[in-house]
Amino acid sequence: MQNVVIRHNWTYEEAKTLYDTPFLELLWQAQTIHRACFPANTVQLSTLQNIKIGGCPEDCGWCGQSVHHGVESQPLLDLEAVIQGATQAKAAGASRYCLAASWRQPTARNLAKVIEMVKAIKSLDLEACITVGQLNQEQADALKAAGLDFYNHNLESSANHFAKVTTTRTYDTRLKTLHHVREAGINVCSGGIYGLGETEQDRIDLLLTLANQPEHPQSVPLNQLVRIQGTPLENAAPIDDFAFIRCVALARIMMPKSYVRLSGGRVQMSNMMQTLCFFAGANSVHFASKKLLVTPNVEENQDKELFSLLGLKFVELKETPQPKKIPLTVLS
Ligand code: DTB
Ligand code: SF4
Repeated sequence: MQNVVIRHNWTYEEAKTLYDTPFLELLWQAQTIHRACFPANTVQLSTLQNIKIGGCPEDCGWCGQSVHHGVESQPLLDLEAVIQGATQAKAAGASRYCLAASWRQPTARNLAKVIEMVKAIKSLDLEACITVGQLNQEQADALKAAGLDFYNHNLESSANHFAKVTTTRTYDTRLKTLHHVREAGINVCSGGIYGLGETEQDRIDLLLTLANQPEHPQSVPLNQLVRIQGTPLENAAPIDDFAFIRCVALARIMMPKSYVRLSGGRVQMSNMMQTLCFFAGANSVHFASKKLLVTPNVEENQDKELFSLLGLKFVELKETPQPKKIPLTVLS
């Protein structure tokens, strides 16, 4: 088995050279690394539940939940509904239950409620993941103490393009939250969205920034924009399939041991497109959620049919990654 080196010093030139590799060669490289790092033919399943819809004070141009252009705000879901949802997700085969709330940063009262939810998910023997906005170190530490396994906080795009599509928050603040999450010893889930009107360089830069973090995010969600009417990006040009697959392959090669997740916009992908993404190194999906945040997800049955067609098995809990404190490791 080939050696797979975990690096944090990728240069733009290296990433661009990889990106420009002939398509089949790139897929082959990505699949070779994938098979060196993960059991073959497996997919990890996370179920996403939006617990606080709409009313977000940020102005992210792609989002259907911003108070500036999104859906009406709804109150926080109650604990019972979360327990019921997590129980169903587990029965469907998910190993992780993820909660999302459209806050800029949780208040002490809201964080306390979310902590109860995290504890409830853990007591069902599921991994818990949440995405509830910016965190300070104290908040991240409190979530770790509650047993939180993953914190999702996307970089969304390159630093350069991010500033063009949202004005109420900065890339640096996002990097700071990721720092707090890592320091707390919580697994980081961080990726982005393609189809925000970004250039090829922006797409590569996003992956470069993720790969050059002090630790690779243990989980890297790659979303395709679902264009929502009324949002500033409602007419953004979609990313071409081949370009998206190349990005998946780059994520796999540059962050060999990270789970690469297909999430937003999967409804827009054919089975064949998803299959190519799996071949390029994607090994996780958001599964059995009727909706993701405000847009539809692939039906549970349709996913099960595809996994069965491809012979993909669900990852068991014990196989999912744990936080690593040593950033540099060489696998053989
Ligand atoms: C992520 O990268 N994808 C999930 C999760 N993190 C929170 C969200 C997907 C949202 C798709 C668009 C929507 O439903 O609003
Ligand atoms: Fe708020 Fe997140 Fe939507 Fe931005 S992407 S408007 S932070 S919910």
